[in-house]
Amino acid sequence: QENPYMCNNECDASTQELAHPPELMYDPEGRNPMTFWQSTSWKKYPKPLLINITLSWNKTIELTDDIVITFESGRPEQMIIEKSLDYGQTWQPYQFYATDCLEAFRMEPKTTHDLTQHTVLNIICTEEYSRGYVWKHDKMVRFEIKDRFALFAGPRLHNMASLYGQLDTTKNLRDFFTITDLRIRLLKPATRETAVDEQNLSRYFYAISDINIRGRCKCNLHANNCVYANGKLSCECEHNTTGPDCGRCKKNYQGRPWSAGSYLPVPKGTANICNPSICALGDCECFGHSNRCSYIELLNTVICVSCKHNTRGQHCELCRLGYFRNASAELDDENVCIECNCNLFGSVHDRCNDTGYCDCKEGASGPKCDECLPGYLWHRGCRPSVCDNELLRCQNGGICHNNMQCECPAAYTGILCEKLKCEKEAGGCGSNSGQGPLSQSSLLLLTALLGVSRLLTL
Ligand SMILES: [Ca+2]
Repeated sequence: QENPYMCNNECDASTQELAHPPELMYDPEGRNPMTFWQSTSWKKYPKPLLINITLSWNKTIELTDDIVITFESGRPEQMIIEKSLDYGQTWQPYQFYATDCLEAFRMEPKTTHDLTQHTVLNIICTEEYSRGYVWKHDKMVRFEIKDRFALFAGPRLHNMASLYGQLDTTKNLRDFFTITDLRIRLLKPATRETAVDEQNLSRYFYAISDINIRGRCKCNLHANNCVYANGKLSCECEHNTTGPDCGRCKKNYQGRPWSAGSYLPVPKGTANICNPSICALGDCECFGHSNRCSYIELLNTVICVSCKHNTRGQHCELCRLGYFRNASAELDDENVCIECNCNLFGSVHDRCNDTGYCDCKEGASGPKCDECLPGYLWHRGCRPSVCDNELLRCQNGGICHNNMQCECPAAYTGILCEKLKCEKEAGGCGSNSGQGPLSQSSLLLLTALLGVSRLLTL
């Protein structure tokens, strides 16, 4: 490879001094020459020399600067950078790199300068980082984060507020710069743009001295620090949040739904703190009818406990059964709920509608069902009249008493005094039957008027 410090015949993976293991891609640099990882050579040409380098953080990361990969071999003629947002379950391409994008990926070659605010999420193939050989400034392959930021924040990133505003309100944009894993897929090593020298295949390989990725833990703006402990990165969550990304409210702090912190309004932003579930009067929205809330995990919601003043509901905003809303009182008034006061005898049940009207039984009326319709009389509820001075006259000189009862002359009986009273039921009246003051047909009429159910209520 015509590079004085590249190993030619002195690579040996089993000898520490001559090995080039993957760790050398992320060890601290600064020494000269650089330390580098080196792949096996392309000895199986023309079978492709395919290598994946996968970086996993086991944590959601937000990229803040360009990804820079420094090659000590020539830069690959074909490669792809891919990202995952779900810990490596699914992968999406971030950018394609080739000496010839059309040939390699059937994509038009582009650079980030072709992107606009509207196409910033487009995945491009670039030829910018695949040509050339090992020159001092030509060793790097970039994934340009800052060029994309600049579309919103201006060329010198002087207006970061504008970028943050966009990130805040556009989930796709936010997700674009967010990763849990990164994968560098090396597809074809540098061949110096000449035909592959099949006699000398050990010339072709990949070598990387450094991979530089700058980002920060995604903590949803609920943490100032992200710590590495027990082999794991995790946010030091504040604002009563928890989870690896501070993506939930802590137990007992479910006073309102979780929400990410916000850069808006500029410049101070909004913390969106999780509120306690069990809390002092006022914090827990119960309109002053309770000072205690409980979090219902199944519904992910907070409800008031033990609503007083005859209220009920998630926020004590409704009236208990048997009470109705006092239209002239505010929700936080102690007298917001008024008892229905449905008449025990006249109502179907003790509940009423929004205006305080009760459900009345047959014959009853009035808001509280304590009045009777015409033809009904109050007697532990509304009963149909037995007798009156028009349709239901008492017969044979009987007198209607309070519409409830005919007071019959001594010789007569029956509801309307329509029957002769007999000393002995069997036979005693037999001779007189048919001779009574009421004919058979008028008796039938009476029966129909009274109805069986009416008789039963007597
Ligand atoms: Ca190194």
